[in-house]
Amino acid sequence: MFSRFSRSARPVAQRLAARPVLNFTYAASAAGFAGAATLAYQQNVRPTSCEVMLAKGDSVNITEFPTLQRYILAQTGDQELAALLMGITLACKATSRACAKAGIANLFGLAGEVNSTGDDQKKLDVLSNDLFIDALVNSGAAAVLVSEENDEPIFVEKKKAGRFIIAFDPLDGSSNIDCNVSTGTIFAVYEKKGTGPATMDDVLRTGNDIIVAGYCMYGAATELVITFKGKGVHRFTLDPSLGEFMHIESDVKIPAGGGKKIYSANEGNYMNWDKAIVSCMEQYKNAKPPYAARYVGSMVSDVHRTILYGGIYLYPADKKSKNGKLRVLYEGFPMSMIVEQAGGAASCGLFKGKIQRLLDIVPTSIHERCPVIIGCKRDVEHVINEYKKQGLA
Ligand code: AHM
Ligand code: MG
Repeated sequence: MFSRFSRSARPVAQRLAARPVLNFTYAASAAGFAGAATLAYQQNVRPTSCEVMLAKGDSVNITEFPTLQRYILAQTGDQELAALLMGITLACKATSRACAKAGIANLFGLAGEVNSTGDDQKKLDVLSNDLFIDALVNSGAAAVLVSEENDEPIFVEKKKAGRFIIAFDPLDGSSNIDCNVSTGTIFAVYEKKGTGPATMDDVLRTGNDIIVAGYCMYGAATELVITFKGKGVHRFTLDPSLGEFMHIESDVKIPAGGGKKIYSANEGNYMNWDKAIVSCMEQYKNAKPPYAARYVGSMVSDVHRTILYGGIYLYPADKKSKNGKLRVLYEGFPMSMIVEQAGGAASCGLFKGKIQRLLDIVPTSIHERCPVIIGCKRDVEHVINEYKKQGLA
């Protein structure tokens, strides 16, 4: 009579009580779970979605999965913001599908254009950008779109315009596209300041004004990580058979104490870095045991690993690129917000004469760049202290 999952039901049930609270609530009646027990998927009980799915496998009602869609609706209580985030989710799924089929569909290679920041556009850069623009404009919730792939911001025509400004990199990690290594989408959402038409004043604001930030990683699995301001970081994995992002972890935190000792940077730029960064690199290598080096070359993957395992990711300024490589609005800001909410830190290091917290920057143009030093507090603070020791700050 009991399900094939009932063997594992007791330890699962015991584990539930120890879990932190999930921020959205709905009750799931789990008939096949621990022999017709009711699983209270609410306030003080947080099963993983996997456990709920197992429980629901034998239950009558299979509509109570903890999907991203439900999480968004529960978090926002705002239909327009929910519509916007559904648009982003849809474009992430379509991009995931395009990445998975790229070889078959002849989507590898260059599109033959150069983007706003001078990079050669790949076919998948262009396709994913089109997917995001279409989904966002037609969500009816967007006022302005800022994309890495467009020179100018897109002001949505009045009849389709909504309240939100979205800055996004539709497919970050372009150099990894053609060799089937993880890429990702990064996005940040702001709300218009006033009720009239959006202006550039709504777009060029500090990272502290972001209301939602996230990234979607197209890797071995497609995973979307999202944070609503002040509401912690949540992980969702795309279940391809359902076409839904399923919740897998609440309130994600960088491991206590900073976690694994890993540094992640393109060391090919070593000779051009400033003394403080070079000194940190030397210290990572001379530590006992030494730090491990890990660098995918896709910011989403490198930051995702940093959040889950610990350590530090750096794309510092160098002699040739005084502002670094990464873009403030759709790379630096959203990733910094996520890392800070996961208990980490995000800095530019020494930038324009002073040590700056990344989210405090006030951008003056949409494709502006900044150095990015991001990860656990242990390692980011160490870099900042190194600047002070070197007398550079
Ligand atoms: P992109 O937006 O053109 O893909 O560039 C951003 C990417 C990041 O994902 C990654 O961390 C970095 O550039 C890698 O740069 P490099 O190849 O110089 O190491
Ligand atoms: Mg990018």
